[in-house]
Amino acid sequence: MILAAPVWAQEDATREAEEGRARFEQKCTVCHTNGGGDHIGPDLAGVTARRSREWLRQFILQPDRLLADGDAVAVELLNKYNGMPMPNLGLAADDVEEILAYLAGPGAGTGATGRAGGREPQPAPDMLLAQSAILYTFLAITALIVIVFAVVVSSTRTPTAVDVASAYRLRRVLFSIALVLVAGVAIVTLPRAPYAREGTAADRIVYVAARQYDFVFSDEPIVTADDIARSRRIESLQLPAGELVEFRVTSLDVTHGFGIYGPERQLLVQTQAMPGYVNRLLVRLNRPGPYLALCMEYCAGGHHLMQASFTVDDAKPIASHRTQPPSIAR
Ligand code: HEC
Ligand SMILES: [Cu+2]
Repeated sequence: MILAAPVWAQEDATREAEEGRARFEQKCTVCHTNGGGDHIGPDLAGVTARRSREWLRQFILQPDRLLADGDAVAVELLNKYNGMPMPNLGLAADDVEEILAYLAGPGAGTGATGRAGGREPQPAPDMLLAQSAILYTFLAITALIVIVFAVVVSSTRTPTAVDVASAYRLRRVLFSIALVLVAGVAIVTLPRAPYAREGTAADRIVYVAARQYDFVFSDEPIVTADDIARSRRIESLQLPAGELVEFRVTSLDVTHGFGIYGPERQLLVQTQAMPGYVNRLLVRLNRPGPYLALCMEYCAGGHHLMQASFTVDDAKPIASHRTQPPSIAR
């Protein structure tokens, strides 16, 4: 005879599966669907029937470890998925239990969470103007250089005696003009660069650890993947508008880039994320809205997936008595 589980146990199980669903959507749907077909990794619908609990537990927790140990299934999967290994996501054992509860549960396999086809459309970025201005300037300068080269080439068809002294004079003049131009542009633009001065004290420090293929935010330094598993990560980062934030950026594996895109999806600031180093990015994000951090350096097969999001709220404007460092995002 099968006894029905007590109501409280059922509620607990539902809650666990719900948590698991949220975690799955947050951590797994860049690569997996649950019933929506293969994506970067396999469709995980029915995976709990296909593999043993214990194997799944170990694999989701430490796929790299299983692969290093030469686990037959892990090796086969790697080959099947074009040699793209599933990254170690630094999950805690509890997270994995929740995700497995969700994958094994009744809501699984409906494809509802698959992002492969159902990813929400992003609002069209409003950055055409700035981007085209840069592109056309670049094209105009390129055309100018091509013309100069063409003139020089055609003028040297027939050799003539060159007046070396006047050539050097012309060179001095051109060099002076270039020098003045560069100095002028630097004087005008440098103060507007979005980076705060060295030594300015930040209102908030956010530690950023990059790894294949995401960014982890934390209030404490992250040096190893274990630090992340100790659940010190900030799941949803919110920053007050106008606050001076210092991102301390490092990497847990290879070199990545950490580029911050504002609500208009324009690149605002960036620095490198290097293993063994901490790069500081001091910025004041004035414009409220959704921000994205994208990897700016090709770091392997999943590079294009590597992103993290955070929001800037104007709920708590900061009245600062300090001289304002240059700000970005008008
Ligand atoms: C960056 C992409 C990526 C992310 C993120 C990712 N996976 Fe994977 N996963 C893969 C790839 C690729 C494979 C297959 C190749 C391999 O295993 O090396 C895989 C394989 C798997 C498998 C084995 C499937 C099978 O058929 O046996 C499971 C289970 C799995 N992933 C679970 C998860 C869970 C749970 C998460 C979220 C916590 C997750 N993955 C996040 C890329 C990813
Ligand atoms: Cu990258």
